[in-house]
Amino acid sequence: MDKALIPKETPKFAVVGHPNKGKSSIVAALAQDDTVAISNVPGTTHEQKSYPLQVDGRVIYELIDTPGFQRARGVLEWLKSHDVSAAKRPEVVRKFIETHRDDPRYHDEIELLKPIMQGAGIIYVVDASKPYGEEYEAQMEILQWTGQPSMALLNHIDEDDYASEWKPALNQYFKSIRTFNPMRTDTAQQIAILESMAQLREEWTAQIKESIQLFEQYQHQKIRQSAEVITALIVTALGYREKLTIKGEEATQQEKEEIRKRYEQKLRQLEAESHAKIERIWNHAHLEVDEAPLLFEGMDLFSESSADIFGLTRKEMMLTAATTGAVTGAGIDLLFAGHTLFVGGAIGAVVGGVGAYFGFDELSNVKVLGQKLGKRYLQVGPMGNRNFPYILLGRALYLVTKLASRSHARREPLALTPDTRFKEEWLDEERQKRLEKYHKAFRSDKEIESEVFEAYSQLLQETIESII
Ligand SMILES: Nc1nc2c(ncn2[C@@H]2O[C@H](COP(=O)(O)OP(=O)(O)O)[C@@H](O)[C@H]2O)c(=O)[nH]1
Ligand SMILES: [Mg+2]
Repeated sequence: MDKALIPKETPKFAVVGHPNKGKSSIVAALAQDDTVAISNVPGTTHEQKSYPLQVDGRVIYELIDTPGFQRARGVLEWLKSHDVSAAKRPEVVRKFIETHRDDPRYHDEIELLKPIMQGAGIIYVVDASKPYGEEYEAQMEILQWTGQPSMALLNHIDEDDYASEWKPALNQYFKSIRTFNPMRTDTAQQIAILESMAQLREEWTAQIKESIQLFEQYQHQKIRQSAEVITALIVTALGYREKLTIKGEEATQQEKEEIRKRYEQKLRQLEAESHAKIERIWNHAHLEVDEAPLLFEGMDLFSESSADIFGLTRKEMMLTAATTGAVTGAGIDLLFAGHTLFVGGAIGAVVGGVGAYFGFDELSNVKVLGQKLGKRYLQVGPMGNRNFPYILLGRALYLVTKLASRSHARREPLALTPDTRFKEEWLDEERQKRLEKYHKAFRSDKEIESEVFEAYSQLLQETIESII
C-alpha cells in the first residue's frame, strides 16, 4: 500500500452502494451537513464529495459521498480477467482506475473507487426494506478487491424488513454490520456507529474514540451557543429604543404609526437574525422554516387570553406578578378587569415630557423627548410588556428543540406549528420567578453586567437541556 496516500490525521469514510439506497442521507446524518444533495431520482450524485464534521474548528472525520455503482459486473469481469494473487488485488483495482480514467462508461465506479484507493474506509449502504438480490454480489466483491477495511449499514427506506436475508450475505464480506436510520438524530445511535468505524483501522481507533468525546461536547457546545444567542436577543429586544424626530409639539397620528411600525420591524428583525444564528449553530442554515410571524397585537396581559401560544395567560402572569412585586394593587385590579390597553391605546396616548408613563403594562414606553435645539423626538422602548420576553423565549426555545431533533438528511421545510403543551414543558413556576427578575433588570435603563448576562444564559442552557 502506498504510504503517502494514507491520511495520517483525519479518518475518512467513503459511503458507497447501489443508487438510491440512502448513501447521501447517511453522509448528511453522520457529517451533520444539510447541504448534501439528497434525491429520490437515482443517479443524482456524479462526483465524489467530502463532508468533514468539524467541532471547534477541528475536523474529527470526513464522510465522502459517492455515486452509486452502475456497471459493477463489467468492472468485476475486468478485474477477474487480470487475476493475480490476493495480495496484488488492490493494485489491479488501481490499474482499472488508471486504464478507464477517461472512459465515460465507468465514470461512476471510478469516482467511488478513487477515495477508497486513497485510504478511505468503506461504509457499504443497503436498503434492508427491500429483498436481497444477487446483483449486489459484484459490488461487494469489487469492494473486497480494494483491500480496504469495510463495514455495512442497513438502512430502511420503507417499513418492510429483510435484514435477516441480507445479513448472511453481508457477513461474508464485511467485518461489521449495523442498522442505521439517517432520519433519526439520536446520540446513542451516532456513537454506536462511530464505535464501529473506530474498529475499521487500528490507526484510527484512538482518534475516533477521542472524537466520540468531542461529539458529546459538540452537543453541549450547540446548547450553550444557542442559550447565548437567545440571551442576547432578550437583552437587546427588551432594551431597544426607537427614535423619530417629530415636526410639531405633539406627534401626529402618522408619526405615531411610523414609529410603531419601525419599532415592531426592528424587533422582528432582531428575532429573525437570532433564529438564523441558531439555525447555523445546529448546522441547519439551509433549512426552510415555516414560522408564524411575531405579532404584537393582543400581546398584552389584559386581553382575555394570550393571543400568542407562547405567551403567558393572565393567570400565569399573576403568579409571578404577585410574588415578585411586579404588580401593585392597581395593576392587579387591571389584570382582572380585562382591558386591552395596547391596541391603539399605548401608542395613541402619547404625552409630552420625559418619563411620561401611561397605562400599566403597555407594549412599551412611548415618550416625547425635548431637545436643546428645540427639536422633539418620539421614543418607543424599552419594552414594557411583561409578556413579550416569554413570547420571544418560547419561540426561540421551540425552534431549538425542533432543530436539535431534526436529521440533516431531511429536506422538507420545518413547520413550526405551535404546540399548546410546549409552554408547560419549559416553564414552571420556579423558572418563571427566576426569569422574571432578570427581565425586570433588562427593561431598566441600567447596563447589563456580564455576570448577569452569563447567569441568564446559564438558566436558559439548563432549560434547553431539560427539554431536548
Ligand atoms: N423514509 C426514509 N427515506 C429515506 C431513508 N434513506 C433515504 N431515504 C430517501 O430515499 C431517497 C434516496 O436517498 P439518497 O440518500 O439520495 O440515496 P443515494 O442515491 O443512495 O444517495 C431520498 O428521497 C431519501 O429522502 C430512510 O432511512 N427513510
Ligand atoms: Mg446520493
